[in-house]
Amino acid sequence: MLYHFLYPLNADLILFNVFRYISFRAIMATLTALMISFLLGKPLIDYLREFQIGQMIRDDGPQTHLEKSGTPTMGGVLILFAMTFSCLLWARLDNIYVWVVLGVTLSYGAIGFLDDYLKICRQSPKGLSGKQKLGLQLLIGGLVGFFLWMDPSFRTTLAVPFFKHVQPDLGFWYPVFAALVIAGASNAVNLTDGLDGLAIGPVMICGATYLLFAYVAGHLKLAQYLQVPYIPGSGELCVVCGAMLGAGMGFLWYNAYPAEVFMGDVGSLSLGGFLGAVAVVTKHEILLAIAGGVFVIEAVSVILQVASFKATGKRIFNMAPIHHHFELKGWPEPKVIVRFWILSIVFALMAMSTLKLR
Ligand code: 57M
Repeated sequence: MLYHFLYPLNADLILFNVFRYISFRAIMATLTALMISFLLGKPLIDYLREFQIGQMIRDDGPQTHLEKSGTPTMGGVLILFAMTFSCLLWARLDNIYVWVVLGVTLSYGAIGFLDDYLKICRQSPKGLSGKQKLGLQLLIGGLVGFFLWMDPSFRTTLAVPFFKHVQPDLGFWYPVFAALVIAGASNAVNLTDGLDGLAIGPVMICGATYLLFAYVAGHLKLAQYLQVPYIPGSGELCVVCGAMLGAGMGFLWYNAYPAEVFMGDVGSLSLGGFLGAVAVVTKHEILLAIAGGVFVIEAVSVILQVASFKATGKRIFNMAPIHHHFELKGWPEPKVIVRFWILSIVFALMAMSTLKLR
């Protein structure tokens, strides 16, 4: 919004020219969202405590988690508010991609909100059914894919990391693929969100990676030089990614071990949807499997565990998702968290290396 009000003033005062730059607005969006989530975090936690909006803990999980019972949840509302407010302030509101990504994030947040709300009303760990959640996620993802597909300038080819000449064209099937990417990312982040700060750390690292890719994809010369698909307007997603980073940092301040608040499904589903949407818009969908490698590992551990248990009655891991396996092996929670963050940074670097290794 500020861009639209303040940039035109540059004719009178050259200082206002700075509002033109994506880099400046991305930094300001990060700082604004950080300040909002940092300042509102404490009052929100007090409010959630007062109204007893606390986490039900399943008694079949690691025993160390039982003492987390009653920790305020639905902190994702804070992330979404800070991120949206900051975006509205700093992003160009005439950019369709900003609305697409914000739309996915907020609508996935609404699904998560409903799920959390039902859990709290029912005083049980059961909210929406898995099928209901997945159905809504796929529907929204499919609609977004279809909307993008309708634009004749939008490419339905995929960029395959490391292989610049391999560009499969999905054509008519692109909306289905987009739905799977967005819903898949959302669920993988949700599965990862089981230890203090475990989800938000890798979400921020992955978001920062996509900030870079959005910048490159939206910059004609850079995109040509690095031979990535040029997506006019996608650079504005740097501001959205920046807002997410700031909101995430403010949330992590309170979610860091020992957590004062959990993000809830409202946070995990929306942030995963956000990553999926950014990957789709920047046309780096497959890269998400590398940049979000930690989420892939968590999701695959669940698939393998469930498949093995159904087929043989035996478990591969002490418990899935895999972070519980390490906890049960005796690793203290902060050690698991920080090691997964390190892994996430390695995956981000691998993703960035695809800009050159191709
Ligand atoms: C949600 N949520 C946490 C919190 C957070 C198919 C199956 C593998 C699904 C999986 C599952 O339900 N995953 C999705 C994971 C929960 O956190 C809440 O949920 C929100 C995210 N959706 O924001 O509101 C618990 O996680 C802990 N937590 C923290 N710090 C945080 O910052 O400590 C969360 C955030 C919280 C808290 O304890 O209560 C969750 O785990 O429920 N199910 C599982 O993960 C279960 N695994 C399982 O059943 N494994 C089976 C196989 C066959 C599937 C096995 O290995 O045998 C585990 N989860 C729990 N207990 N709680 C195991 C049992």
